[in-house]
Amino acid sequence: MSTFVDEYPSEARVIRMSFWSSFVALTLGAVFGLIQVLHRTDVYRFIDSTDYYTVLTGHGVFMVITFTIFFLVGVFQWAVTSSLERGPVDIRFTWMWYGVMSLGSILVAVAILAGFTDATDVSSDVLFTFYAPLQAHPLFYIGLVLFVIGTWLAGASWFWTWWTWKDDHPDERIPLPTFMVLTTMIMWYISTIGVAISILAFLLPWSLGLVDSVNPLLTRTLFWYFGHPVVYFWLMPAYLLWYNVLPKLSGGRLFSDPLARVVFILFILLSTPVGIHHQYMDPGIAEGFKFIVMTNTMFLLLPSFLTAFTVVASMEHGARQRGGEGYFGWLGALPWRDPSFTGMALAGLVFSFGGFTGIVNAGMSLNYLVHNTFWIPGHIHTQVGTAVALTFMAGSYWLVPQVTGNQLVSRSVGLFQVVLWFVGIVFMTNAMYRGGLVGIPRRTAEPQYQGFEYEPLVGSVAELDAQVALGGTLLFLSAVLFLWNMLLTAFNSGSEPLVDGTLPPALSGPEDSPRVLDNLKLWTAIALVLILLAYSMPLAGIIQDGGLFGPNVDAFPVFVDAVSTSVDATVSSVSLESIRGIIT
Ligand code: HAS
Ligand code: CU
Repeated sequence: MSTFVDEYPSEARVIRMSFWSSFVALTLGAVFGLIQVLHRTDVYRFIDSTDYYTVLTGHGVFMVITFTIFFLVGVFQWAVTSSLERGPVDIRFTWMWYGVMSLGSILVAVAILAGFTDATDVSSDVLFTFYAPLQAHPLFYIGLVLFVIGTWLAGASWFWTWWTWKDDHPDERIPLPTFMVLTTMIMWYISTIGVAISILAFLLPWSLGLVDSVNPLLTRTLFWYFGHPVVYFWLMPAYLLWYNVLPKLSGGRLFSDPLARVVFILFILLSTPVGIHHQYMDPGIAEGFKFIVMTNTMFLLLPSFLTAFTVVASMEHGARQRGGEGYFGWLGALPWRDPSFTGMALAGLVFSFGGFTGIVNAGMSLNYLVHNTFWIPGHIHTQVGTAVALTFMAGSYWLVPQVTGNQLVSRSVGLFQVVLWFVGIVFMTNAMYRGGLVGIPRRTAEPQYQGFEYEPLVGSVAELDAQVALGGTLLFLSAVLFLWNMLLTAFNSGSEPLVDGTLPPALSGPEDSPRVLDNLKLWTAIALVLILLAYSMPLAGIIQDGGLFGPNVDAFPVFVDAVSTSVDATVSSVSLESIRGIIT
């Protein structure tokens, strides 16, 4: 059986390098995760509380930027190459984007890790959301810019490959995996404009000392313009695997290709004009605009509900092919001993919990209860921390043998690892959600004050802490098992990969889907109009009230105070004075 690495050796090399880069980031992120979970719950303190935000920034950035996006580019390169049956037009260009992304990651890592030593004054304790008034060293912003430029170039390379394919196949539909890559990249191009403006026009000049101040609300809004779509940027490679690989692993075929296309188009249209749902509590944006954004967010649930239907229907089809019967009896016929299958299915299950908590977040009135509480890290860890991360780990058990040509060293350790992740996340996030509901704050090293007990939701904070610490430790152990399995597999040369990489056609194929779905220009144009409607007035208001480079302090003392207090709640009371100092 010929595998991917035999057919496309040079592409397989880039994909391998992307995966290894991603796993290095996962290693760092997992170590930092363990340190902070034990610190916050006061079980064991490896560090001083003054270093807590350095650890938290490292954990966030290495996990949700480096780990996820390096894995994404590997999966996308695999998806484009295998579905178009051709490599990039120029492989040197491919190595260039990989190089630019790597350089950017190294700069960001140096800017963060230098915060642990007093030998230099470089530090970037700004958390993964890096809003003003927190300020990072210029290297941090430069690294991020390079990283994003690397992803833009990667997208350009995939579009370029598709254009050459189209010349050879003028009347054919875009193969589904490539369709998913291209639509995701359109969403990414549109949304990264926000963060590019925020960094290049404001944050970088400010950290270089070229301007004295910035308008925190403007940079926050530009960040969230990008910050909501970025969560789907992490999610779309997981969806790509759920739609294309999970049905096959279940023993069947994708239920509907047209429905899958509709889902990805809905993400282009609706991912960006919802970012303000992260700012319901920000003063300075009129309630009416927030209400519109809430409505858009509720519409945005649709593609995920469609996904739940299509993916579970495909799994059921597979189970019935394997002899499964009954309303629910078919669940038993699924291949639960296969770590790739079980990992992805459990990731999907956890995504349902996370999806429902997302609906709570998105409701303006309920958001006031959960914003900036421990509930939010609960949501984050069910979503990117499991739906995405666990799918990537499960997907690695299927993909890594194909791109290395090596057999997975231990399937049983793989199976144990994915189940362990599931158990760990259930303990950790359940306690985070409950803690958040009684007001325990997020992003603080010292939540050990009293008054959170509230029967029957929370018996005692000690019980919640124990569950969070236990869950976090299990997640760390699970990550170690995964990384160990991958490391041994990388060196397991001379073995046979034993993975069948072919993907069966969908039950309802592209011939059933209207051609207009492949009109990418049309969907991009509609997306831009929706963004203009959602953002032009709030942005105009923010600039009018607060100025491009910061509010006029004399004219708006109350406004400045309100912004600094709201930002302060996100970080810690310790930094209140320094934040005031920067703004005023
Ligand atoms: Fe979110 C905050 C709303 C999805 C990540 N979100 C965050 C933050 C992160 C994040 C990182 O409206 C914190 C940012 C920060 O640091 O401040 N989120 C939503 C909504 C959705 C949603 C409505 N979020 C995600 C995804 C993420 C992610 C995906 C990462 C990958 N989120 C919010 C809001 C906030 C927020 C507010 C701000 C909160 C605040 O106050 O700060 C929706 O997209 C969710 C839709 C999902 C579903 C579930 C469908 C179920 C499926 C499962 C199928 C089952 C299978 C398996 C395949 C409706 C598809 C079956 C298995 C068998 C065995 C049969
Ligand atoms: Cu969001």
